[in-house]
Amino acid sequence: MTNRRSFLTGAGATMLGASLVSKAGAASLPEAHVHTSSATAAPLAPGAGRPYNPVVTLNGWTLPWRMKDGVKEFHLVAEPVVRELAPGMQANLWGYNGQSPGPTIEVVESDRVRIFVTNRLPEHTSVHWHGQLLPCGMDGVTGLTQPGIGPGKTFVYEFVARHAGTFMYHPHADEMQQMAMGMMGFWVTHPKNPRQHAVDRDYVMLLQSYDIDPGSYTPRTNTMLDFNLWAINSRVFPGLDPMLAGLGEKVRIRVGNLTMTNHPIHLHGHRFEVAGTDGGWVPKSARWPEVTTDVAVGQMRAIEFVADAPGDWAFHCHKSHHTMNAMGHDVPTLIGVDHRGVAEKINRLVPGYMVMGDKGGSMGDMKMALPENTLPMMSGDGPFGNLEMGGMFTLLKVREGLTRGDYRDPGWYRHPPGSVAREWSGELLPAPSAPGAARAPASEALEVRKPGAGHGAAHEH
Ligand SMILES: [Cu+2]
Repeated sequence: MTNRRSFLTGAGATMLGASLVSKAGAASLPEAHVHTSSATAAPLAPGAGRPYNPVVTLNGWTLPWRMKDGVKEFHLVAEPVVRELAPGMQANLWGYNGQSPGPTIEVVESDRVRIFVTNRLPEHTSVHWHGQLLPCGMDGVTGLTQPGIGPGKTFVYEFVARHAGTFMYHPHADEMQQMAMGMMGFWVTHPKNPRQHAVDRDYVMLLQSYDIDPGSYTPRTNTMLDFNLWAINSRVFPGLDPMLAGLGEKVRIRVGNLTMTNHPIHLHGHRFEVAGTDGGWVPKSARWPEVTTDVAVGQMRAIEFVADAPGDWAFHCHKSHHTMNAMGHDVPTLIGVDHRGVAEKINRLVPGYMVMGDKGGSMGDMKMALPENTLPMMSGDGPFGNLEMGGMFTLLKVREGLTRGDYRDPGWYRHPPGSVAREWSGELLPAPSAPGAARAPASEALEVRKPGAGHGAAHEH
């Protein structure tokens, strides 16, 4: 069932539901811009309409619009896309306008916005404008506020962006499948006064989780918790660009979470404040300094800080398995297990067998043959060797003399002489042990004892 009639007579209606665009209407649709590069696009300068300070979508882009009779018109196309997660791995995802996540939409508070959504997926979809205050019929919940947008159909949404802040968009139709396939996008509503909440750099990112078996290309969409790839804007380290900031610049990073779990987002070398949440701006008197902020499922957080420390600073989710790529699952802990002799025996049967993890889990320097289309679990070349990272990890590069608007990677930080941790070969201070601590024998007899078993109890019959 369609609402064509109400669309055509909508000018006089007090509330206009998301409606199917007629054939005649489709002829005058705004261009559906497409972007397939995974490089970070330069901020899109505002064209017609009120001025604002545009954001930078890390490894993404902003959707151009056209102004028609005072209304900002956008055209989103829901479609299958191929996304490079990092060099060496591509994924068959679903997204918008050639990419997952979809392009960032930027508007100004009190703008009237019209968004055409064309569905090129094999099943119906809808778009929910997460966090917006809008007429109920524009909320994009299939079955509740509109019929699903069938394959090949175009719907139109129209509402006023009532309050400035950080928002997301995503399907509210076959949600678990469509979001597990990468369908989501960022939305920023800028304040009417561009000096309000002004910063020098404003980065946006959405978090995704995927479950893609090593050697395959398409996510398992029925996974509920055990994902093996943790992504920022559908990229994983080392595929993510660094964020840049000139020394002393004010920086905002907006993070939206549409995965199935929370992500404690951590920045090194700086203190920040949560300046914005799902509901809008946090009053200055209610902010407190932090270095990690948890972004729960469905939440948006805008953190702000002054980039006052030059360097290459880590920025990442603090769940350590979220800074690894696939393959980290179902591997037993082997620290302390003595493999001497065993590898040799196994090698006679299985040439190339390799003992993993008996001295710790570091695999950064292992050169293993990987299956086709997968990524090393821990990788990334840094100035001092392998970073042993993956997933939700990137860098904030703070540099003196970096001019505003310059987003070119300045290379690795050159530390002032004498300011880098180094090997010590001089005399050592004593290193006291905790009182009563038992010393583990150095790689000698390794008796595995379950924690909790009392010392005496273990020997009872
Ligand atoms: Cu995480």
